[in-house]
Amino acid sequence: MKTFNPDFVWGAASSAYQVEGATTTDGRGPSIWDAFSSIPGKTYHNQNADIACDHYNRWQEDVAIMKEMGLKAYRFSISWSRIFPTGRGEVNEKGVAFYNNLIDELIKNDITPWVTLFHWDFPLALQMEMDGLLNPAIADEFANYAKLCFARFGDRVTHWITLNEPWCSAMLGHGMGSKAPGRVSKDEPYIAAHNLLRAHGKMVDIYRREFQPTQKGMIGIANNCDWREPKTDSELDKKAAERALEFFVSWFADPIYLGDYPASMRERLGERLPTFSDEDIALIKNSSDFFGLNHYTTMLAEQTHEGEVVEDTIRGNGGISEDQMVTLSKDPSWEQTDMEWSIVPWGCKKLLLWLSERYNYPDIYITENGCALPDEDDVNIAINDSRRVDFYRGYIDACHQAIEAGVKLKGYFAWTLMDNYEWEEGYTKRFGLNHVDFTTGKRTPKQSAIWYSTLIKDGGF
Ligand code: PNW
Repeated sequence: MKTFNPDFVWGAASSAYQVEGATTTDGRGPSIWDAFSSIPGKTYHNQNADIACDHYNRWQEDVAIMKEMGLKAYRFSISWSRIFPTGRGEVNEKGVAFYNNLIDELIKNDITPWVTLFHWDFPLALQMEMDGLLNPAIADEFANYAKLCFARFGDRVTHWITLNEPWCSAMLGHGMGSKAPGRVSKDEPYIAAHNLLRAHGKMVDIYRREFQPTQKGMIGIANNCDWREPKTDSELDKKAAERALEFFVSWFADPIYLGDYPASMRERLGERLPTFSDEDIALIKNSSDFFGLNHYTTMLAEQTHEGEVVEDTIRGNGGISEDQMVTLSKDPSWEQTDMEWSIVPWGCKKLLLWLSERYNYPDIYITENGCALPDEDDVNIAINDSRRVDFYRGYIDACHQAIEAGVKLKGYFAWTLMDNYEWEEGYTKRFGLNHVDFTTGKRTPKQSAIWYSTLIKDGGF
């Protein structure tokens, strides 16, 4: 049997917009996702998350499901516009009450809440007033919102994640426009990312100065990164793969761990990449108590050939290709999920080792990993998800190997607790350990939920 440390954190993750529904209930203000999903053509069949999993009303039932599964931790996010309907100003106490109830119920059931402050559902009012992430002053609005959350929830919440996947907000929200706010630009991703890092720095600074000394919690960020394997043994391709990783995760992690953007980005982007003031970097450097990693897949990377035109695609998830001079591809022998993401567990191990070496062996938590599978609208098909069990076994085995090789991996969160609103894909991509019937709201455990609970109970597999 492959065993894990008894205090290894086994959890499942979700996010507010994807599960809560009740988008106009109890004073919640609109977010950019409400606006984006209301534009015909932006999401699959114009689907929105007005109801989603109706978790806002079914939270007790959902915590009972987590308890039944034996989860040690639950990662969820707070909807900023439930707390501040216009992003700032007066607090909406009903929104605060919802999260207070959820947090209390989790703790009562011995499930540790891991709270993400921002999982993409930015308040629409601030988007309209201030241009959202493009405005440097937005960092202070993040800090103001975070401060309220620390003050109201921090007596019980001791695990905080400032931002979920700033790469996605920057590249998919401001580059390709496939996610809210749907901006399409070659330059804005770098500006949005810069302001997100500055916002992260300010949120952590407030926590560390005003709350951490008494609340004794930890705070970090969750970055997403997939593995990039050199397509050939050539030096050019090895460098291309390295560069691709730098443009993906080091973009965010280098400022935090090393104090500036990667040299490869500065070299290729010049002044298109903003620079940090001394004040900014003083807050950003060393601003994470742990390394949160969302990991989904692996792609092959090669140096883009002279004259070759590489199309930026959402599924290719490579960023702005010409900026990197990297061409991504897949090995046709790799099995794929319903997202067309290849299943390559050894890529996860390689990435964990690469991050550990580059950032001097920080504590790492995998804050998301999982897969969508086809045909799962039908609950009878969904509950026999042996392919998802194989996926988890493969990736968790890779984690185990990484730990044996010296990686300080301390926890793992499956994405996701239950099928939910998969952003622009609507309800068509099902990642859940539990099936959700979106007509009735009924939850049904899949085989993977049962397998995962057994793993947690046994401390290994
Ligand atoms: C993450 N990419 O999204 C998010 O944190 C979740 O909200 C989401 O449901 C989950 O993964 C599955 O998609 C990602 O293109 C979206 O590399 C896109 C990418 C990665 C993660």
